[in-house]
Amino acid sequence: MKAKLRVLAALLLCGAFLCGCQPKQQAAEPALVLGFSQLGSESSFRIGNTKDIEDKARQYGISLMMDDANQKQENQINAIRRFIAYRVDVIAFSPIVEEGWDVVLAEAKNAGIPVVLVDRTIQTDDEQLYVSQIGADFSREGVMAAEYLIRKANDIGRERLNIVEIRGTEDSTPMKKRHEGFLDTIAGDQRMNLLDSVDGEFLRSRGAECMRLLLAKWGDQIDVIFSHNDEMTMGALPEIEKAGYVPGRDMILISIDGGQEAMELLQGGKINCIVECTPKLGSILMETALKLKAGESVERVIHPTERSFSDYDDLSGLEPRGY
Ligand code: GYE
Repeated sequence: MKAKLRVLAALLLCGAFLCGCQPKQQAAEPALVLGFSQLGSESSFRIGNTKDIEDKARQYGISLMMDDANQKQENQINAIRRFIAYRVDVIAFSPIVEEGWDVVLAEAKNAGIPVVLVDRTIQTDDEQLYVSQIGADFSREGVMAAEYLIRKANDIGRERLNIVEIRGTEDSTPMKKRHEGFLDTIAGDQRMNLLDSVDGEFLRSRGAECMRLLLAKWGDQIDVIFSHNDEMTMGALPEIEKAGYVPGRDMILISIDGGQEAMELLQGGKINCIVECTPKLGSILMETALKLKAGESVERVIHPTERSFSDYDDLSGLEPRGY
């Protein structure tokens, strides 16, 4: 009997030891090391994207080296070089612009480190320089913005609508594709007239500046403002009001991203339409990194599903956006 009890006690002790040890071992030994170069913190999209990647890395037991490039391509290139020197398992980054990555990505390739593009993409002749791109279908976002405008034009029965566009960072994927998708969709519609298109760099301060200039130049000829992100839209809004117009009524405002602050302005009627661009790409990134570490194949392009919100929708029961 005594012997049986001793065996039982030993088994229990052993079990307790193993249970106690396992989580500690997991915490000390990350599934992999991921180097991520974020391009900056210019918008609620970007801040939400950084937070989501940090949260998801923690949840997936992935050790994350996060670098903020402060809107400079040069800083992103330096960060990628540091990740290579550190011999991380996977490199991911959100390229601020599309051109100029071939040299540093060839270095990553030579070091045998797979590269994943997050949010934006790059232009290159060598398709082997990255394994996967996880980000929105930006052309589709431009198309959705234009589709809303066509529906609105039909409803209000206008023969002509003068549009001004405030564009995101020059040479960035979302700027190029949103512009293209929007223009292609309104191209066949005789009512749509693009008055002006200016570079607002995805920044709130530049959105305000651009709007001031546009109002000084075009005044009440402006019927529609198509802004490539919420931040610039929110910079433009007070300028429209200061000039004596009621946003959402005297001028139609169309924005992209769908962060909390902008969604509340949509609910309040100051913005007419917001095309969603989700920053929540963290889970897909972590799953892709784990597959790469395990030597499995990954999808070349992954687009999250997105929708648009507008004054045609019932906006009363909207869930908090989380960015
Ligand atoms: O729309 C904007 C930002 O690349 C999709 O970058 C992203 C864009 C986003 O800062 O707010």
